[in-house]
Amino acid sequence: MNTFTSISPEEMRRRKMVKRGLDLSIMVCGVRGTGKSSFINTLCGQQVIEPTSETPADNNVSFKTYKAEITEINSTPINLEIVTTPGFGDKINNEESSLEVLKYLEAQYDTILDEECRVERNTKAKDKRIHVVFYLIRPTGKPLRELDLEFMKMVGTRANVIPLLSKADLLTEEELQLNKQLVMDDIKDHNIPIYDFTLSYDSVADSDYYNEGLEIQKMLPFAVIGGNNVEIINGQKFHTRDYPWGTVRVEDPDHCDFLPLRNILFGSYLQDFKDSTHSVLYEKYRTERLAGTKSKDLTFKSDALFDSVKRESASQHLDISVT
Ligand SMILES: Nc1nc2c(ncn2[C@@H]2O[C@H](COP(=O)(O)OP(=O)(O)OP(=O)(O)O)[C@@H](O)[C@H]2O)c(=O)[nH]1
Ligand SMILES: [Mg+2]
Repeated sequence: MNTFTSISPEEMRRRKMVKRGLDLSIMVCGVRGTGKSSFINTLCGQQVIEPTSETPADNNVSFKTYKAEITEINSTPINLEIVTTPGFGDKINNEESSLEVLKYLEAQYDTILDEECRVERNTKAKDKRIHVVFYLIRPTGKPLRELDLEFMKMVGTRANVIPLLSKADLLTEEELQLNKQLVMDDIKDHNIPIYDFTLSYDSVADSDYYNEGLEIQKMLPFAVIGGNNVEIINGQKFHTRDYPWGTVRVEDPDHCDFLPLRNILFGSYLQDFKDSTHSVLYEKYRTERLAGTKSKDLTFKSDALFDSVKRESASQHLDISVT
């Protein structure tokens, strides 16, 4: 008996997928000390980034890429690429920070577009488009800061932006819910285009999909905790943070939204993030470039957007103090 007759077509497909794996690229952004490295290490279940290894000498935004293979029993491995943005928000005047990130995202689109326009394409060209941008917000209990608004408004036009409220263990349950509400009110009031989980990029999506999306929308911004320890509790492995009063379990849905977020990212929505990047965000960019309304070196469109964000933020008189 050979392999082509002894195993089912489904098993053959599964084995091939396991061998090849799935590719996913994420960016994790936020000002210094928001818990980005801890979040990434917890998400990947391994130390991908050493703490405090990323501080740039000159406070300019730079881009660093890390790779991690996410493997779970009986599932297709995910080849995860993680881009971080050391230096983001480190200056006294941060107007350029968000623009630098936007430029980086557009540069990845340009590479694909330039390749598409060639007569002879390089079929091995690497696609480095970012599928999800996680933006970490400090748990201040206050509305968003100008930089947060500016970043999400600008970057949301070119990437699937998902806001995260980091260090959720520093807030009580009531404070957390209030902080989530303040963030979402700001996002709605400023028409910030974060990822919409109720939209579908798939022709088989039905009302169940929409209802699931609505449930996820209610969790936004996802409250996350970065663990600094791993413990086995009642036979189950958890990332934890220990305090004199007890232990915070990152993967416990009663403690934060980390587990649903991880399942959404690596499970139910992985393909949707990729489809949305290719069919909606890249397609829009491509149309703008080819129609001549957007030049390769970021001209009026981004600048006009940038100005409009500044105007809106100024008129809101936001409290920009940091705790
Ligand atoms: N209480 C609490 N502390 C956290 C959490 N995540 C990270 N920290 C702590 O916050 C500090 C900064 O965490 P990092 O993960 O290095 O933050 P970062 O955003 O990568 O920092 P930079 O790379 O310097 O910008 C460290 O002392 C972490 O232990 C969290 O969820 N809760
Ligand atoms: Mg870091």
